[in-house]
Amino acid sequence: MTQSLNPYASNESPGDPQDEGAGSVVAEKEALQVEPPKLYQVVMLNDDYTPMEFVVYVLQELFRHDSETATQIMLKIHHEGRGVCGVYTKDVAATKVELVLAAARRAGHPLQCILETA
Ligand code: TYC
Repeated sequence: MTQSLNPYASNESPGDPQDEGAGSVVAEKEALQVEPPKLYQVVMLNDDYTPMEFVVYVLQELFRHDSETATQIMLKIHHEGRGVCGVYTKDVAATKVELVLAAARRAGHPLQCILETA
């Protein structure tokens, strides 16, 4: 038999496509059904001290909103007390919260944001 240079090449002879082939590992169908990841929303809270411009800046830089959308979200938070910045998987959402809090702390603003199940 000639050896293939392809490291992924099968050493089994082609046959019935229904035949899994000797030595193949077949996962149970159940185990293959992957659940979609749970989603979490990053919710920003209003306060009386953080400048509006800083909130808009954070919404643009950390949540990738355009300036119009960022301004709308900021105003919603200002008027309603809270607003959703974005919806992400858990790790991404938690990282966004940390980044917002770090940026706010660094700038000396009391801005708060929290993570909620979407
Ligand atoms: N209420 C703030 C002000 O009047 C602005 C603000 C908006 C602060 C949204 C926080 O998440 C916030 N300067």
